[in-house]
Amino acid sequence: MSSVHPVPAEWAANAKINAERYESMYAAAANDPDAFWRKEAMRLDWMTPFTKIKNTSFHEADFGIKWFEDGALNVAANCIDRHLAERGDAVAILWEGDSPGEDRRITYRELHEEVCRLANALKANGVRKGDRVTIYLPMIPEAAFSMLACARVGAIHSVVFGGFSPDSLSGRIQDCDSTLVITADEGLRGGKKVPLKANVDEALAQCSSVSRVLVVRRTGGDILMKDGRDVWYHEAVAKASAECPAEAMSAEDPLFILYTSGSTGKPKGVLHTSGGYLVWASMTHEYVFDYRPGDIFWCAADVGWVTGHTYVVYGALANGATTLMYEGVPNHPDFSRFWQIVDKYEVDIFYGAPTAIRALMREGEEWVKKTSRKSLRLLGSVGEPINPEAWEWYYRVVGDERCPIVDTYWQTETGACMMTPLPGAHALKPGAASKPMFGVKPVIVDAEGKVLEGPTDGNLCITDSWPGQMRTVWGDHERFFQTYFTTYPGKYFTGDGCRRDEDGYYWITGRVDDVINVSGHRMGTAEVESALVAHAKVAEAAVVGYPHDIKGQGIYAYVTLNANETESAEVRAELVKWVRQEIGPIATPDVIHFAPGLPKTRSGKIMRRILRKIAEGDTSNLGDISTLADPSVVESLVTSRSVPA
Ligand code: 6R9
Repeated sequence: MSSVHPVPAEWAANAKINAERYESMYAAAANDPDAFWRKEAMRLDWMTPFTKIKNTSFHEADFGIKWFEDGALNVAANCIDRHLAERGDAVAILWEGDSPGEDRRITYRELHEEVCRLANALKANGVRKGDRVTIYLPMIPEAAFSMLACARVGAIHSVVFGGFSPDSLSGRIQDCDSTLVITADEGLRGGKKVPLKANVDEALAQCSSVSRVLVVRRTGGDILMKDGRDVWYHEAVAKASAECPAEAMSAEDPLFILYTSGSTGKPKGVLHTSGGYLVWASMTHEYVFDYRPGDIFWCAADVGWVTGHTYVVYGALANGATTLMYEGVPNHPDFSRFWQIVDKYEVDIFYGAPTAIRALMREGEEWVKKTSRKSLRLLGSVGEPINPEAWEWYYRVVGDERCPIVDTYWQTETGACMMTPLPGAHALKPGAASKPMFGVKPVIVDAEGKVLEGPTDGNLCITDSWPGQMRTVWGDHERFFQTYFTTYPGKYFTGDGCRRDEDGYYWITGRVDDVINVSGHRMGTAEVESALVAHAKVAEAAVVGYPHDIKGQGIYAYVTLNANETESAEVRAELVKWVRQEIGPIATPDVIHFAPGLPKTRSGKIMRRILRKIAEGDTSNLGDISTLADPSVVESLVTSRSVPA
């Protein structure tokens, strides 16, 4: 058991939320949500004030989720325009390029101009309120401009991470029928070029809905511009006016779609709306990070993930913060890069992922210790459970035992933080997501759905709605209801396992469904399996997660080849390459285990429990295998297991 770190006296005295305030606000949100959220929603500027506040039900008979439904606002105006009078010359976005020496500072006034111009360019290219725009960009300021320009005209953006393959991109464009794509010639990550425009060209071969592609010139690399379809971003914005009125949007009008992996089928288009999402993003950004005007806030996530949406862009800018956007990776040009950036900009708050911390930890303390980091006040972690060793290293080496760590648990579906310690209110327990945010009512249930009390272990559900909750799966409302509200009727099921300790602290124990978390990125095992079986040599595949030192979980694939194929190192390499092409590099299998047969029940169900145990190397107790059609399969898998060091 590792140590507990009490709230430092100066944090208890000065933080926005101390222990007492946490308790009273938590109770207020639970007991009178309308009063609590009426007040919190006033942090935003509304074009039409709302009179209704919470109108939600998780029950089948009257299922529905609406917040502030008769109010109207514009998200981009809230993130930009209302700061102009007082903070027009303050820096909104600090951009640090992939290699040292390249940077940009964009003030709120400049952000306003950039976004208005692009918004007008979108309109000139046919984009109307409610249309979908796919954004496939590297971490450059134009990514934020694009999101905000969509919000300004009322278009719905769908950001696709630049690491996804043309196939994944085209699936995401087709699912929501985007009419316009914003991309760049090439991306740059760790000195390597990513052929974004070429990927778009390939993806669009299968997408008939797209009539325009705006192309940002990032590297100047050689690309193809298709006549009548492709337009240079810089030319389009140069022609456009710098004034663009912000569209009045109903609080429940969609803001964005973000695709995420689930346990079944293809990725789901998680839909977030305008009012509730922004209240939730802004409130959590302020309280969780104890944000103060003037702070330099660095969320190291890519805008292709929800963390980038909520904390690089919307939450931070709604609060008038200076948000740092970094194009590159933690180890380029060397392992000091993150901390050099912290020193260069005097970053106050750093928010990163456990996988990066573990990778840097492996390289030793010197890379960190040769930098100052004295500007840092608070550290954050997100994306997966952080193991106590990595937590302690982050605390001791990066934060010099001075900076509290907020371990924020949340999901694409939840819009922003659901559980976290608050730095002025809660003693820190390394590895614990700790306490629920205001308005979040967690319960732990057993397999039958019985609510468990006191210290316990089980499945994490949320019993009532919060403003930033997703509203639907794009194009499939039934799937939304089925996925999240039927396993435990009347409750939102997170898909995560969870433990509550004797102090009422929550500990996330990882996914209990067929989702694996690779370096903080969600991957459905079904997605990797269907990519594998799409290969001509593969008869059958089963994919599970296994513990990986750096990635948290690695991808372990059991593959049965067609009868006429021979298992070889070449076929293994071919399959790995194939999956990278089909889905993207983040889905690269770590292990391909050739399996002449898979353990199945007599009714033909693959026994994943057994495959997981073998992948984990925990073969001493495989449990009951007597129900298997052919128990000898297990023995052969155990003896042929080999995991690279
Ligand atoms: C924000 C984000 C969601 C899944 C979630 C859980 C895991 C995220 C965590 C964490 C333990 C944390 N997760 N943060 N587990 N502690 N602090 O990551 O969204 O990409 O949708 O992933 O990630 O398993 O269910 P998303």
